[in-house]
Amino acid sequence: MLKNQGFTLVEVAMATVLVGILTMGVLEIFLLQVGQSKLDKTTEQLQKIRNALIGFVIINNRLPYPDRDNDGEENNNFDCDMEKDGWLPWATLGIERTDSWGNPFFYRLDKAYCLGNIPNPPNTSSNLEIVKIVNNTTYSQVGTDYYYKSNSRIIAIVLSCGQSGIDQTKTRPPLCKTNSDNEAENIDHDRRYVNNNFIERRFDDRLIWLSKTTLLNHLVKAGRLE
Ligand SMILES: [Ca+2]
Ligand SMILES: [Ca+2]
Ligand SMILES: [Ca+2]
Repeated sequence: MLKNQGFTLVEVAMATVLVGILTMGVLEIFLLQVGQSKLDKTTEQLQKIRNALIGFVIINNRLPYPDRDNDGEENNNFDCDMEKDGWLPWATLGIERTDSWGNPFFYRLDKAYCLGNIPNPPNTSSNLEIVKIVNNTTYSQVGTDYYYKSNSRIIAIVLSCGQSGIDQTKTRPPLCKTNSDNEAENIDHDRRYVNNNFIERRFDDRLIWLSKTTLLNHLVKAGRLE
C-alpha cells in the first residue's frame, strides 16, 4: 500500500510557524542594522556640525545664532537668555538639514556666546552642562536614573531627537518626543542636558557639544588667539 505523500495539517502548521519565526528573526536583524546605520550616520553628521561650528567661529569670530523660525538661517536677534533653544541654522552653516530620521537638529548656545563676537577673554556664563546616566545611588537622581556631571563649561550643544523623532504638536524647540525622564531633561530649557549610549525605547537622543577648551584650542591653532 502506498504511503500518503502529502503533508498533514499539523505539519503544515508547524512549517508555517517555523517560516514565521525565521522571517521575524531576519526582519529583526534587518531592522537592527537599519537602526544602527541611522545612528552611525547621525553621529557622523554631528561631528561634521561641530567642525562647521568651529570653522564658522574662526571665520566670523562668533558662533552662528540659533534659528528661530526653522528656515535654516540664523536669527541675529535671537535672545539666548529668554528663548534658550532654537533650530540649528543649517543653511547658514552649509550642512545637511536633517538627521538620518528626517528630523531637524536643535541648537543651544551659552548666552555669553550669543551676543556677537567671542568674549575676550573667552568665558561662559550660563554654565551649560552635559551629564551621563549611571546606576549608582551616590550620584544625583534624574527620575529613576542617576547621573554624574561629565562636562561643564559648554559653549554650544546640538541635539538630534534620535529614533523617537519629534512631536508635531510641540511649537517650541527642541520638539523631541521623549522616551524617559532623561530625554525630557533635554527639552526643558534649563542648563542641563543628558547624553548617553543608545538604550532601546529609553534613550536615543544624540548630542554633540563644543566646550570652551575645545574652542580655545582651535582658535589658538588658527592664530586667532595667543
Ligand atoms: Ca531663521
Ligand atoms: Ca535640561
Ligand atoms: Ca529621543
